[in-house]
Amino acid sequence: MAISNRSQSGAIYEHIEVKNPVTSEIIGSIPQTSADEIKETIERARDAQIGWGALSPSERVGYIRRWADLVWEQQETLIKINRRETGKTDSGAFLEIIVLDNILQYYIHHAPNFLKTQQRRTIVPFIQKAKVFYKPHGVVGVISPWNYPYLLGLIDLVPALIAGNSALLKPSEVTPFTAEYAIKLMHEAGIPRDVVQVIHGDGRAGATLVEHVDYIAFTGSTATGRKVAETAAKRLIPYSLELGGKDPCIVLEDADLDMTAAGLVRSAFENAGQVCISVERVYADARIYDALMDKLLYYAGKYQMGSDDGMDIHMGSMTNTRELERTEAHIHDAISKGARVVFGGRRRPELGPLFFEPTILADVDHAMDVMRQETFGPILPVMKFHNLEEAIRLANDSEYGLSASIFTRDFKRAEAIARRLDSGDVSVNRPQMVVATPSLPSGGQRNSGVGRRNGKEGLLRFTHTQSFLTDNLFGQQPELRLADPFSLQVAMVLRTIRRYIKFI
Ligand code: TXE
Repeated sequence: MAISNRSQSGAIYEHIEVKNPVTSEIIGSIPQTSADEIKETIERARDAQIGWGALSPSERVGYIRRWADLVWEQQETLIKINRRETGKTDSGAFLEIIVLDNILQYYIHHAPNFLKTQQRRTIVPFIQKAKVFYKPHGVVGVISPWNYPYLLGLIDLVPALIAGNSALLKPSEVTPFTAEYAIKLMHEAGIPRDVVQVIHGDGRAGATLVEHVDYIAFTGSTATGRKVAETAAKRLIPYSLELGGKDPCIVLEDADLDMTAAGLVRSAFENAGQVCISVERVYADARIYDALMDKLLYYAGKYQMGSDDGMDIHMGSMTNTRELERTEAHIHDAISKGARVVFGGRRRPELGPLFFEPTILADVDHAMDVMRQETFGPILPVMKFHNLEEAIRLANDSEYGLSASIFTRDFKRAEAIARRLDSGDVSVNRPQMVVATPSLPSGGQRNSGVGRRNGKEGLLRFTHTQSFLTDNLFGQQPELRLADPFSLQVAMVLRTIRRYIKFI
């Protein structure tokens, strides 16, 4: 909730209260940073970038390595802060740390090589030489959501820093303290204060950031992502958007049904379903549909929900009332159109105001919101298909295109299906694994976003290329014509050779 206060000097300032979703207790407040303060912060970042960008990539990854070790040492504190503002489980908060740590280690080892100056071929061999430099954009703004406040706050910020940019993070106003602590550790690791900074506030602060930075990396809803893209387009700055999803999973008749059911329960209900890459709809071959439903009920029955400490609790609270209400609305809409709740489906107020049971729906179809709109809650709707063409058509029947998965023992068949799915990634027998695999670019198409994070692609988006060419003028005379007889002759000879030999 935003509150206005008057300071001793009489100036009015706003701050935003932050709640623990499990207890509804107010755990602190953050300032709504003003537009002027944001501009000043960006100016400081711009000055600081000059020294940071002048370091070699190896020197910059040295700082990231120190920071990664500090985070590892301080993981208990980080987990506590994260759980207090999200309501997630111990294992969920730890997962954020281990997934990002893998990505950090990957960039620590590979980024200096990715950012190395490249030699390229020229059209006049020996006389000309060409290179490509990767240069930072300048100041990168990172806007992050509340569902993974550590992972999604840092996953873009770190490669932006390694590429030589300074960076400003605006975490979600719902979960600001995890990111703030992570940045404090960056400063303790020696990264200069103005090279990486946090600004707080709601969408107004985010919008101001987009108005002034040189690159924006946004993670959040499709509606806000569109606004960010409009501003970026007006300013002609590059950007990447990681938005919502409605990820399909196809279960083929040869799948290992125990592994499939356990995997689906995990990937649909993790973080109470508040994951952009959670499995939001399942298409199961009619021949194994009933058997799969039995297994799903078995594994869902073993799923532990609560707010206790320990790695054996599988699912915690939802974070916001809005997503809880949307989850219920999707269930009501589905029931009114003929679906059946076969597991869960109720709030659990005795555990906390935002706890909602993991829920499995049967007899669903694409007339229902739950199969078309992003739920962002713990629902697993399962639909039968009768032939593979139907399954592929249904999987692609979505405005989103983030991630998809297939359960099967036949990887060749899976690859052929994957090539026909409109999604940024496809994983077989292990949904959600691509984003945790640092070498693989990850991101969506259609309403799921623009650009890719992770991998070489995810690093190089934070650079622009500068091409560099030298000509030693060997054998050349001063000449004003664009095409003198000698150059024409050389061009003809080179063309003949080039038809048979690749040298550009
Ligand atoms: O997103 P918002 P919210 C989806 C999911 C969820 C919905 C809303 O469907 O229910 O988005 O979540 C900042 N200019 N995902 O409310 O509003 C805002 O302060 C610039 C998918 O968190 O988009 C916050 O820091 N910034 C997603 C961030 O944008 C603005 C994860 C996200 O807020 C802004 C989370 C503006 N005009 C939610 N307005 C995923 N892909 O993981 C707000 N912000």
